[in-house]
Amino acid sequence: MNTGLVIKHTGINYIVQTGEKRVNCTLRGKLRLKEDKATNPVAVGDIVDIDLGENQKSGIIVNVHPRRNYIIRKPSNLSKQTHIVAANIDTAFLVVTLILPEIKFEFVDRFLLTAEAYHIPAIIIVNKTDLYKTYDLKQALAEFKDIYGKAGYEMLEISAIEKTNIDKLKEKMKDRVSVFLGNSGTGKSTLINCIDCSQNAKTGKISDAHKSGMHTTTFYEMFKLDFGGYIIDTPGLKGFGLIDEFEKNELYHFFPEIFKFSKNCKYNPCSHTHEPQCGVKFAVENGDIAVSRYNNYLKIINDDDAKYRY
Ligand SMILES: Nc1nc2c(ncn2[C@@H]2O[C@H](COP(=O)(O)OP(=O)(O)OP(=O)(O)O)[C@@H](O)[C@H]2O)c(=O)[nH]1
Ligand SMILES: [Mg+2]
Ligand SMILES: [Zn+2]
Repeated sequence: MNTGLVIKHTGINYIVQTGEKRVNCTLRGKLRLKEDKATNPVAVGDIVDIDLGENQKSGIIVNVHPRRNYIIRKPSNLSKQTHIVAANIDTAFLVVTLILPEIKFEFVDRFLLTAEAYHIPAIIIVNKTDLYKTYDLKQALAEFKDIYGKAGYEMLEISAIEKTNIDKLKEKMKDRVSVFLGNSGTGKSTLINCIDCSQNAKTGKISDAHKSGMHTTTFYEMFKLDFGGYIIDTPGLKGFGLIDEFEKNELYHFFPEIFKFSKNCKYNPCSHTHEPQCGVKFAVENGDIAVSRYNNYLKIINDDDAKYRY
């Protein structure tokens, strides 16, 4: 038996690094059944035990070590299954762009909620700042920073093409395990190549017709960084469905600024929807909580269907 780190996941197969060796592995049947709710019982970042085949070149994953943490979502609307995006990570970087592709605030808020719920520090990368030259886009950037600044999130304004603020990003990644997540085409793979030239992550184009990414990265892959640490590249996500385990009346705990102002609510419990003298509603009226964040909170708690929509 050997123990190793899962560094790549391509549909059915996993690549496990054990010592200097990279072993192509499949899952033991029992393991596949054990966590029947997850489409992938094993994710990149997992520590696993493997049985090496006779040729020592391929193996079978027989056991997954307990995870320190993980990011989990539902792949689609009414999906019963869950999908573990990455395991054992220090920082989740959400990569967004204001245009090409256009930002989806609901996606952002669903992702941030999940990161909060699983105690994974999240940092937002606003990429492609080289494109934000017009008055409208400059305004949109200021607005974005206002919304997520009030929510308490750290943000990095980056241009992978012009190499702006790459050093700041590297500082945050040094000696840590990080993951880049976001919609297709936001520049996750381009950024990986930019922070460490020895990498060769495949990058794609933005479609002319849909102004969105072309889903270039099709697998989960961990790269070792030459300045220390690891980065996991992921395929562009279309949606971020929330898993069923969340309790409705606790969801506000995972919006840091809503949680903060809930201390001023007269009633306890308060759902921050209709109750009088609600500290959260006051804060929205005063502009201390962004309307878009509050509206997404309402959407998530009021409409069960919306849990699975994006
Ligand atoms: N203008 C501009 N274009 C960028 C920047 N970063 C990436 N791009 C372009 O955006 C397109 C998509 O980049 P990728 O790195 O493939 O995007 P991705 O997020 O990995 O996409 P998926 O793998 O599909 O999820 C490419 O044409 C990149 O050249 C940037 O900072 N500025
Ligand atoms: Mg990519
Ligand atoms: Zn309230």
